[in-house]
Amino acid sequence: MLKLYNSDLCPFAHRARLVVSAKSIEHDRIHIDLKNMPQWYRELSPNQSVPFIQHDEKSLPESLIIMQYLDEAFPGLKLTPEDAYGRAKMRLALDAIGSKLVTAISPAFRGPDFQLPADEELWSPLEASLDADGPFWLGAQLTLADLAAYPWFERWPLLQQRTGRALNLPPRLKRWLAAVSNLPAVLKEARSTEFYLEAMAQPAAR
Ligand SMILES: N[C@@H](CCC(=O)N[C@@H](CS)C(=O)NCC(=O)O)C(=O)O
Repeated sequence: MLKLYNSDLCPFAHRARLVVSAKSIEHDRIHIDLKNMPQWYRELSPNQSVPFIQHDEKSLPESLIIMQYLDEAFPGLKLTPEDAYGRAKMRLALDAIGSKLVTAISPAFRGPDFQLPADEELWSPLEASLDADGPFWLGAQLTLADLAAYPWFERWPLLQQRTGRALNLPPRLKRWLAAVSNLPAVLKEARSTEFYLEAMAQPAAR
């Protein structure tokens, strides 16, 4: 049985939760308290971070690696394009999501003093990476790129509270977010803004 070590607060772990839900993968989900990480988990997980999976005798850290492994190793909905060009486009999209979205906004979750890039600077490279017809990142097929990007959008209200910046998306991103937000797996794994605000307000135990 697959074991997924998770914190609902963590956007990287959210990526793995979205894949297990989209593919209906039976698994044990183990909650890790990030504010008081247990010693046994520090010893188990090589990066001392979530997400982390164990599957039979195998184990893997790193959300993007986990997403790709789960999609390849388990049956059900395929979240990776069948053709080589589609897969190459998905890797490009994952790269843009990491370098243009996650890198740009993650520091704002950690501290109150961080300035978000201006809307144009933040969204233009992502808008350009989205398929013109949509509704998903690469077009008609839902792929790992969609599930890799979504967790940061669900947490935007936290940033809005800290920075005063509303989510002001250009058209393709707006259409993309509407489509992804309504997927059954996304709805199933969604946590409320109150959940994020309360969890972030609690002080760390260490
Ligand atoms: N590159 C990693 C990042 C994972 C990560 O940063 N996880 C955070 C929580 S969101 C974590 O576990 N940090 C360890 C800690 O808080 O001690 C991935 O993609 O999985």
